[in-house]
Amino acid sequence: SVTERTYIMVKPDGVQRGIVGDIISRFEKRGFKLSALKLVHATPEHLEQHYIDLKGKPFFPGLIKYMASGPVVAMVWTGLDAVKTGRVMLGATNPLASSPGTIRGDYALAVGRNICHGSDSVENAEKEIQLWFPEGVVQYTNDNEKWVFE
Ligand code: DAT
Ligand code: MG
Repeated sequence: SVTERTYIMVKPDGVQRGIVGDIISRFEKRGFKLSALKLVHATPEHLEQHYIDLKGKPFFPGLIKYMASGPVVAMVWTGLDAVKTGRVMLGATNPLASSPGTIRGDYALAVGRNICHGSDSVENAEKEIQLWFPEGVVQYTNDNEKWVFE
């Protein structure tokens, strides 16, 4: 079976604007398997850990403040090429450069309010899954798999 996983997170603006359902729906319809899901109001310390690679960037304090401003929806999705495909579904970091049809290209305009996160490598995905789901994810068989994969 296909085991690649990615960490996808609806940011506080996506939750407030009611885009959670659409983002979940896109990943479901594409054929990915939902492996974990929760609503979390993260602490600044937790978010600093999540964005550790960006510490020192001029926008870092504003990014942490925005991400801590309300709950986020933390998810793990499993499937073929989940990390790269998840990034394609999100669109570019700057929504102005995101194609229509992508999540950011359909719902966002500002880089500092780009509504969702997706892991950028398999290695970072596994780190992020460990950070957000230290309790582990749910293991189960999705019987759709035989219709989604060859
Ligand atoms: P991505 O979220 O596409 O992986 P990233 O990891 O480089 O992008 O940056 C994380 C988040 O930080 C990004 O989603 C929005 C914010 N950000 C990035 N570059 C920014 C900038 N130049 N100004 C303001 N916010 C920025
Ligand atoms: Mg990133």
